[in-house]
Amino acid sequence: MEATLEEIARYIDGCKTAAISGHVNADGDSVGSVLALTSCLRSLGIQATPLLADDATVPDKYAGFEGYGDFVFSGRYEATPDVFISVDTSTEERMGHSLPVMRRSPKSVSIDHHKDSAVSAELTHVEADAASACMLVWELAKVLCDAPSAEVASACYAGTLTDTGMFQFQNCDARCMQAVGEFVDAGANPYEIATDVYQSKAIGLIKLEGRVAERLALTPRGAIAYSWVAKADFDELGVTKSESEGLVDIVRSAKGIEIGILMRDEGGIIRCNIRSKKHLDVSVIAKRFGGGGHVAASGFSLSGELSELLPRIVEVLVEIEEQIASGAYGSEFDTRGLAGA
Ligand SMILES: [Mn+2]
Repeated sequence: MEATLEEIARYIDGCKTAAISGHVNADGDSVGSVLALTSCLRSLGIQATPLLADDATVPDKYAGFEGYGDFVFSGRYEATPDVFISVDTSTEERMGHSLPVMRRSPKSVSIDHHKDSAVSAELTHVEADAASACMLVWELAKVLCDAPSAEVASACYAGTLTDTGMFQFQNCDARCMQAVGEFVDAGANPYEIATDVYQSKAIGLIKLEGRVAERLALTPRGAIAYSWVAKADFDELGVTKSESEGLVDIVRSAKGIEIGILMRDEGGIIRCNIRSKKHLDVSVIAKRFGGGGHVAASGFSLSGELSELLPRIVEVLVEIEEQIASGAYGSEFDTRGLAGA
């Protein structure tokens, strides 16, 4: 049932324990929303546990945020909290190992900003026009506490910074910038957070950025830019999957393109990040391959070998580019038998 944040605050009231989870392959908004809400609930005396939806490592660029060291992989979390809260997660598949925790919890809430969000929590609050889930968590924190702490504000800042691509994407609007002003007023430090999140890269990651740039190619009319990362690149440069999340931004930065796509071989699973640079809704491409996401930032996964899939994906991209050129973008296209993993 769709609920207001005030209704959610009343629903949580009286709970002694809570578990909060974001989505698999946690990004900055997922990590930030979980940690901000954990910190806020703890300040109210609720015993809150931040959950990780998959058995991964949270990138250490978020290590400065309160609660970072408390993350528990939900597959190893055996308790039943009074309330389970899902944040920044649009499908139950994306909930990973946190789904059974929600199923066994007597109360459940989902707070999200994805279009068509479909997590079947008892109470849901979805605002697709919010730039980040962290902005909604901040609004909830303001209902729950009179003045959310600098720790809550810092985590919300980080999630909003990353989900807007450093305030560069289509979702960055006046509401977002006003929220960011509130985070800074409440004690978030833009310089320190930017240094941790964007200016503390491992050398291997910088070298991998170079490879992505080197391999960048365009479809014939120049509307779609694409590049790829091989499994061997990850192994050789010691870069983890989660560290490589932002690499698609290099592809997106190509001048004049409509769509940027990065294919990452994670060992038999090819993860494809798609970004729209102008107005095209790239979630239609992601959905055709069994994925999903936002209008401007989506993704899908395929199983197989990159060497075999890359030319087939490029064929599809060329067809999509023809649709863009003819004004038929969004209509059916031939996926060449490629089905989502
Ligand atoms: Mn998000």
